[in-house]
Amino acid sequence: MFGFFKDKFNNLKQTVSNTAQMLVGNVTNAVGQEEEFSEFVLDDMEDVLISADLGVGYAAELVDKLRNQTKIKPADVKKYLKDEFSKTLKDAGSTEINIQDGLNIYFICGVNGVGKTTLIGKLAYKFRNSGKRVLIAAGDTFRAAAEEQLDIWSKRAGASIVRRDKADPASVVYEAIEKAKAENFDIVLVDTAGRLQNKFNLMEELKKIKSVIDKKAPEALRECMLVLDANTGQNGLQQAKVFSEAVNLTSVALTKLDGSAKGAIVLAVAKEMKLPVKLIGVGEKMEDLKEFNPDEFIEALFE
Ligand SMILES: Nc1nc2c(ncn2[C@@H]2O[C@H](COP(=O)(O)OP(=O)(O)O)[C@@H](O)[C@H]2O)c(=O)[nH]1
Ligand SMILES: [Mg+2]
Repeated sequence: MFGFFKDKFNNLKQTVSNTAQMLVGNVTNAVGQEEEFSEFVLDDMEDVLISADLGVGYAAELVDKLRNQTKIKPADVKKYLKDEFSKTLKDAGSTEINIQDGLNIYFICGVNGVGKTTLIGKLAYKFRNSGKRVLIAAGDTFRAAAEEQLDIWSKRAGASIVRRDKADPASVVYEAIEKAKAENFDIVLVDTAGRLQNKFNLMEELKKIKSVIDKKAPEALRECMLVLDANTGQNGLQQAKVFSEAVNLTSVALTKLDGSAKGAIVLAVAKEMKLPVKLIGVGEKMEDLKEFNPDEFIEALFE
């Protein structure tokens, strides 16, 4: 039992090792040997935090708290950051993957290529393994290849699928919810497009799908999850703002954390958007999806 968890933890440590170097390693190198937090040292620290993709506002806030105080010394910087990051993740809300008895709908959105369809395949597999009946709604009718890709994932995972080539995505989702209710599915996973002719059209389409879900299944547990690619760094924060305004997000999944040096976006999103990261993608295979545990993440970052 212990060995199993230890192994899991070591994997996470490996996954976030580049981020740990960018964020914790570089800050410690920049300030750890100093006597006091002089303006010069604080400037250095701020630069390092910004280049680790923590965001300008958050970096400035962390540095400001160290100004005009004498309690925390540069040698304590690691503990200081660890406490601050823990607090930020806790304040962003529960990271639990909630499932209720009855219907659960996961509405998955995000820009093109971030890993939405892959995430849906992995999630279907995860829920199937815990004995749930899973229905996938192929809401990306914009790209024919996206539906094919979903078909393959759904077969692999043992999930059912509703797809209608070139149909209006909202109508596909409508049909999926009817089917889920009639046939007692536990979970509906809604895939969506990430690129339409323009941003306005995409957001209008997502709003329409969201409104179908809200009207058709108000009793369902409804999760509205934004998928972000860890490698996009600060750009991810901008995406979170745009999607949040359109569809009122409830959580984030961070993909491609494997090898990324920009995993600090987890902290930036938690801080700026108050959105919990619930899932992390750590590879391309069906099993490469983990529930995000803030304590484990922090431990892995700081060792
Ligand atoms: N390394 C890695 N690659 C991933 C991960 N998630 C998705 N991908 C890859 O990212 C690419 C785009 O994924 P896709 O699901 O089609 O993105 P979508 O356009 O948002 O639906 C594919 O090549 C996936 O294999 C991950 O967690 N790690
Ligand atoms: Mg897709």
